[in-house]
Amino acid sequence: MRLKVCYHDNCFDGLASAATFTRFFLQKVDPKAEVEYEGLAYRGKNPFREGLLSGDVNAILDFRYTRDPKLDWYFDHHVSAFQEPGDEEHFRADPSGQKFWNPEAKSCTKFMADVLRTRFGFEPGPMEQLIHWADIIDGAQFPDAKMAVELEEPALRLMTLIEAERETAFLHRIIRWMQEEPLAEIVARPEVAARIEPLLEAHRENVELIRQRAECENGVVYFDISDQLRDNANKFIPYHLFPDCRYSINVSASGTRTKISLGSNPWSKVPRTHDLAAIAARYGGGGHAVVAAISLDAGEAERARAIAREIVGILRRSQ
Ligand SMILES: [Mn+2]
Repeated sequence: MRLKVCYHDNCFDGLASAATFTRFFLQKVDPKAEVEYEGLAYRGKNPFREGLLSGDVNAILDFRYTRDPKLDWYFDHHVSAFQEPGDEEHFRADPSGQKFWNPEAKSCTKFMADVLRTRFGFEPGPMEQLIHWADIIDGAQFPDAKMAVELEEPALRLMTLIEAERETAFLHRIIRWMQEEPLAEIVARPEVAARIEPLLEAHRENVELIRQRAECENGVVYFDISDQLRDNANKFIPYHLFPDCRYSINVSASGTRTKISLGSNPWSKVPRTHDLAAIAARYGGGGHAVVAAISLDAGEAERARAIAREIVGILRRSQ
């Protein structure tokens, strides 16, 4: 049997979900299944390419819902899971008992592991540590910004690599290692360490760049690094630099897209009062109440700045 696992690409929770689901499938459904992976990204209107669900069994994890009849298993926790009219009704009417969504879950990985454990007898075994860290990372449940920015923990080093790595085959090797090896062993592999080191160097540069460009006013940090072609700066840097801020808005760009990132400071003493997914949705974006994003095409920095300024204005006025 061929199992196709589609997961949220370049995301620790997405890859951890793919690894966890694979272990479940091999353990409880078909130990001989041939597994194929494909990462999905929020780009443009339709992120589902023709022929995507090409397995005998198909799963989508930590990503948007599709009404495609070839979808067999579904797990997600994004508030914005249902994008097309009729998607949510279709999901709710599903008779398979294999499609699950919980927008309150901190991570898709832990949500899925809990469902698979209680309903399908799944035993995570050595993957407990991975599941635990997926929940900490995706739920931004770090004890402080320092831990999230200094990146000493193996899980956080692996997260940094996953968010930046562009070689699909290498990401798929990580998913396979995640099923067998402790995180400390994965990051100690010479081929992994060699890819992490330059990223840590770039990360240290990002901290300096954001330190120079960010301005904090009325509890809202804003910066624009869209001229740098770095769209994956660690999202906790602003909270490390400005511990008293509540929100962080920034514009960044890569060769393929321009991005407006909306974040809230998980360690802020003043509680968050805005739903960032709802604000992002007004501009065609999505995400979670605590962190969201809007993707535009490459070369749209000017429009991105205008949108970001509008959002900064909304947040600053209401402090
Ligand atoms: Mn997730």
